[in-house]
Amino acid sequence: MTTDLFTEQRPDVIQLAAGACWLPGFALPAMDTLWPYLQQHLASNPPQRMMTPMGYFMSVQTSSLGSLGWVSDAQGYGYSATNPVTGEPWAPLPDMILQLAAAAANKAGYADFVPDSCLVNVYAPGSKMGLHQDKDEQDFSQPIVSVSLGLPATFLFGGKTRSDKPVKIPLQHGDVVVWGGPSRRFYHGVNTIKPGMHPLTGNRRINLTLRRAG
Ligand SMILES: O=C(O)CCC(=O)C(=O)O
Repeated sequence: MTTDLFTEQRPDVIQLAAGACWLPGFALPAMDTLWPYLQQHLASNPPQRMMTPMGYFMSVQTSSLGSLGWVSDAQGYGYSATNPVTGEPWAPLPDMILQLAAAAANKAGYADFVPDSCLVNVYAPGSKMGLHQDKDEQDFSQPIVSVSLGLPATFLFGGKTRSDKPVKIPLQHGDVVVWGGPSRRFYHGVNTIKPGMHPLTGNRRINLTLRRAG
């Protein structure tokens, strides 16, 4: 609860790199509709731990919304129109999430962003996401919009190569990060989530990663 009180004192926009910015608290006004929607989505589309092409299970559990969902298995990473567990198409992206993504992208300088994929990452304490690039999409002119809910996280935002030292961004509930243009394929990841309890999400961090994949 305390961390949310302090979001008002943070700047609206913090530039991270050319084409990349952090929008502290940007998603907070949408939370009253966003969180109930996500709870319902996760109840009917339970997140799963995907296997990486190297044969390891990810520590983060994932689900998707949109015409294309991000998937991973022994064959590699990519996008699929159907949920590999149910064989059913993913639920469509609701207007509320499309509007939030477009507004965040616009604030970061990217007009007319229309994502077709929303990866829902669910982090329990102890889970993390290693440094990686998002490079399975067709059109790198479109930015990535990443929305955080629940437990805090240290987001790592690096550079063009894996060895570029990442900046550490202390993300809080309601924060949004947008990157595109010259930083579209920059390495990024999330440090191990610490134990905690958030008034909305409980002992979880939820992240929405919105992309134009197809
Ligand atoms: O959870 C996050 O903040 C980042 C997620 C991410 O990097 C991804 O899904 O590719």
